Amino acid sequence: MNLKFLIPTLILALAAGLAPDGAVKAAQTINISAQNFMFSPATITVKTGATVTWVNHDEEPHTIFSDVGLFRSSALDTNERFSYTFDKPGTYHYICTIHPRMTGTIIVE
Ligand SMILES: [Cu+2]
Repeated sequence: MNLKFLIPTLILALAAGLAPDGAVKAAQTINISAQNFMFSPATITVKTGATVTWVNHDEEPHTIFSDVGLFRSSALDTNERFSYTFDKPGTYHYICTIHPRMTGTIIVE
């Protein structure tokens, strides 16, 4: 292939990879662990559109249960995960229904 065509093609391909929509796709992914019967971090602030993933690091099952019914996981066994994407700003509280003293808050800005 002629280099005069190849180089502009490569530059265009590179530019496409750096386009603004690439930045949009780089949404936040946040991990929260359930460990020692606590959520950690218990309170976290994220950007709108962030996906939060909870991971159970305990030997006991835990659930992730929104107090307003926005999201609810099944009982997560050890190393199981549950994710939810927060599309709207607000303050979201959740508990583990098996151990209701386990509470957490997601603040979405
Ligand atoms: Cu629990």
